[in-house]
Amino acid sequence: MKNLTILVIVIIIVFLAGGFVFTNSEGTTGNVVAQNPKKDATVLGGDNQQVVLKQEGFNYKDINAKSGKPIKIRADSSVKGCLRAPFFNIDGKKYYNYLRTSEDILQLPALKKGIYSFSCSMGMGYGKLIIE
Ligand SMILES: [Cu+2]
Repeated sequence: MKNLTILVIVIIIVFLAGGFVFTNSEGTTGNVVAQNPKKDATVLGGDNQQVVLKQEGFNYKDINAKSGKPIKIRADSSVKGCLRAPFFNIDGKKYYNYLRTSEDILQLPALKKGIYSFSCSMGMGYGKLIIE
């Protein structure tokens, strides 16, 4: 858990360095229109697929992707605050990034079929990555 503590400190620093400005500039939006999460997995050219992360309540909406191809995760403007820093622990390896804008990417490796749970880096909001 020491690594997680360091991560949390880093995230806090990142937030102080401008995360709040970004959050404020987004303003408060109304309800996000529900979308079929299966449509969020877009197969890009070659070996990549991309998934857009969305927030639902205090958690993430489930996201879907295909097995065997690396995954690029982005976050749209529905994702607020520390949920913009998703954290995956997959087979003992940690993957995280602060997705400050919708252009920032968290790169995951190709995964096997299964359900991978993840959280914000502070462990407050949760989501599931469903690999089919
Ligand atoms: Cu959090």
